[in-house]
Formats: sequence, C-alpha cells, structure tokens
Amino acid sequence: MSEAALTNDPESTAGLQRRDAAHHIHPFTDTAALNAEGARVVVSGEGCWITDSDGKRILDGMSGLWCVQIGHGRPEIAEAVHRQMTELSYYNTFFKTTHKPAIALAERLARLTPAHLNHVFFTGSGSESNDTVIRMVRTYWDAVGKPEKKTIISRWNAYHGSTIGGASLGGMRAMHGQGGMPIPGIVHIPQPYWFGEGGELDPDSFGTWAARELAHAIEAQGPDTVAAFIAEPIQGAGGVIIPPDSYWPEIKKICADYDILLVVDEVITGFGRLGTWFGSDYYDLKPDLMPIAKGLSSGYLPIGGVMVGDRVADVLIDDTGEFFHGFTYSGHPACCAAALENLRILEEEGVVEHAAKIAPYLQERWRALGDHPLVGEARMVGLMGALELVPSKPSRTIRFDNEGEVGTMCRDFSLKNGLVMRAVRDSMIIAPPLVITRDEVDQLIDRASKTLDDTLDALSKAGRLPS
Ligand code: PXG
Repeated sequence: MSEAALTNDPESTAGLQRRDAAHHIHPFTDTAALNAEGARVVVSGEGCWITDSDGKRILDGMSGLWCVQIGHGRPEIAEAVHRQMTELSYYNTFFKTTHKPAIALAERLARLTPAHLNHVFFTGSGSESNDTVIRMVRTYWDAVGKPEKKTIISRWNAYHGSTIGGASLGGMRAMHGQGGMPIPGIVHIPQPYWFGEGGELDPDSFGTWAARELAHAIEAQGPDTVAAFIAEPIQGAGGVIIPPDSYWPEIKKICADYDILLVVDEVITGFGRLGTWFGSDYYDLKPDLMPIAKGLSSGYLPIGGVMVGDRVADVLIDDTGEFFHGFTYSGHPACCAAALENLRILEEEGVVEHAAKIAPYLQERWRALGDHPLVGEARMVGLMGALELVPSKPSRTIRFDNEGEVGTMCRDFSLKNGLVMRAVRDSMIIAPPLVITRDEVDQLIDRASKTLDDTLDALSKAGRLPS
C-alpha cells in the first residue's frame, strides 16, 4: 500500500492520530501541542510490556500510571469480570442494598490492610476517595462535638487527585491556578524534599525541620481548628520524594500530641509498591483514614475506596446518622470482581513478596546510574525511584534553566529506546509492575542508561552543559 493510502486508512497510526486529535481532549495535556505531534497509540499489553500501533514493544516502566501491579493482560481478571457481568452487571449499594462482590471485597480489604482498618467506603477513583476523606474528617469532628475542627493540612507538591477537593488537598500550584483552588480550610506546608529544598541541612535534620512545620502550622491556625493531616508515604506524582528517616516518626508524634487525624494516601504506595502491602506497613504508620485506588484492581477497572480506622468508623457508624455521601459506582460489582481477582493473584502468587525480593537488585542497579554525569541523585524505595538530572556534578543547587525541558527531552529519548519513564520537572521516574523479572530489570537499566547517554549527547551538542 502507498504511504498516502496508509495515511488515509482510519486504522493506521496516522489515521488514529488524526481521529484522536479531532475529538479527544487528553488529561494533563497541552492538546494543541499534542495534536501537532500526534499521540502514541497503544494497542496491547502483556506483562511488563506494551505494544504501540507501529508494532513497537515498550517496557512499561510506569505500570501504566503507577497501577498495573500484576502486569498487563492477565486473562483471569477478564474472566472474573465476565462471570460477574453475566450474573449481575450493575446494582447500587444505596437504599439498604448490597451484593456479593462488595461484601467479599470489603472483607478482604479489612484482612489485608493494617489491623485497625476494618471498614471501607467504596469510590471509583483516588480523587473521589480524597473528596470522601474531606467529608469524613469534618463529619467525624462534628459528631464528636468539635465542629470548629475543620482545617486539613497537606503539603506543597503533594498529589491527591484532580477533582476540586482532591486538587485542593494536593499542593500543585499549576492546578490551583486553574479554577479557583484551593477551597477554603486547606493549608499547605513544605514537603520533605531534601534534594530540591534541603539547603545546607543534612537529610535527617531537614526531615525533622519539615515535620516540625506541621506543628508550626497547627499553632498558627489554632490547634482547636485543625482536623487532619494528609500525606502520601512517598510522594509519587510530585517526583518520588522519599522523606528522610526522621520525618514520619516526628509527624506521627505531632498528630498524636495535637489530636488530629492522620490520613495516609496510599493510592500509589498501596498493594505492594514498596515491597510491603502498604506504605503504612513500611513506615509503621497508623492512619485514621487511608485512601486507596490504582493497585487495588491493578488498574484493570476503575475502583477506589477509603479504608476507615476503628476510631473514625465507630463514630461514623454509631453517632452520625445518615452520611450524605456516595457515588453511583460505589462498590460496582464488576469493578469489585476485578479487584478481588487482582488481590487473589497478589496473594496466591506471592507478588508482594516477589517485589520485596527483586527490589534490592533493581535499587542497586538504579543507584549505580547515579554515577552518570547527568545524575545528581538516584533514589528508590521498593519499586519506585527517581533520577535527578543536573547540568554538573556534584550539585543539588545548580539546576537546568527552563525547568522541565530536559526532563521532557529525556523522556522522549526513553520512549525511542523502548522504555516508559515519566518526567517530573527534570527528574526521571520509574515504578515498574511488581512482577518484573531480573532479566527485565537488566533491560530497564540498559535502556535508562542509553537514554541518559543520548540526553547528555544532545545537551552537549546544544551547548547546554558547562564546559
Ligand atoms: N492520590 C495519589 C497519591 C495519587 O497518586 C490520586 C490520589 C488520584 O487518583 P485518580 O484515580 O483520581 O487519578 C493519585 C493519582 C502522574 C499521575 O502523572 C499520578 C496520578 C494520576 C495521574 C497522573 O504521576 N496519581
């Protein structure tokens, strides 16, 4: 077929890109710029790999969007969903009604999550989970007779979703800039980002400083008005910000001292990402509320939830009366079936144990990339890591001009080299499926390494490196 005929074929890559550009507004995208370039069309996925419409196989170093714990394309999930849809495709969980998949999933989650978390409120996504958190936190304090406790403290550069509530809890200034956020009653403190913001302090002193900022904010707001603190165990979308060891113990102490609820957002860190079932297990946290999503179903169908600790559940269930909140798809039977099958695979195939076992090898090889002339820091916990790109070493303070440009360039090289890495500012992020093998780790590192060389070469040719 001639090239012109191929381009006119609506199912060719060019045809699909043209049709996509005509009608599809993508999330977190400059749509005009994307349309000029054409979107990558992904057609299939298997294990740690995706294939695009040109037949190129790409190692999915981001597990889709931090979610495909068990890898792509497991037929067992499709079969479980098919079975459920044949039996009961949809029914709600409002109005004194329930169904078997919601019952079984709630039971399973109570068993798998930390011991004091014994109830779940189902949602359709992480964003809905965090909107639910705002409602629950404030309803809890109303019910215990402290209605003045309303303010929720979060961190700058946190990500808690893209609904108005989720984006307000989040600390992404660009998001706040579109649409009048944050909503009232949400306050942000500095993040524990030592590489970017630690100044002259050593990591542990900086971690303690960042945690003490919570106490300062509580004092500034008035301790009687603060309801909760929300945080990701490790910030994901913010750039895999791993807090110094001193951070979480100090935060736990401050929450207890001031009697504010601790909300641990496990949308990314839940279901094995850190080589433990939850980030709360890794950092020994005892969240009052724990939003979950993503890895709950390995992303096969949309489902999220808020795990509710006994302290809050007792009040919400016994003292609140009706909780005026819920979604059409809360506990959707097909999504619950996908989640149950995913959890069965995680448990029966020992996927979390596998992640814990492969993590040291990936970490060792990832940290060795820190020797590359472009890399200022290579960090990783469990199976989530970042490389900080810098123009010259050793340097934490001198960064590239036009932040984000080098990261994007590096990401484009990475895709060319057959590896999905995500760029956050000028850092490169990976969070591969938990089922990644040793051989795939080697391929990931080889491709990342070549990508760094390609980026260095391009920067050097463009005269963008100090001589
Ligand atoms: N909390 C956390 C910690 C997240 O990472 C959400 C809540 C919201 O989940 P939903 O399901 O509503 O998207 C997330 C989502 C990125 C990226 O570019 C990260 C997320 C979503 C989209 C993009 O890294 N995380």
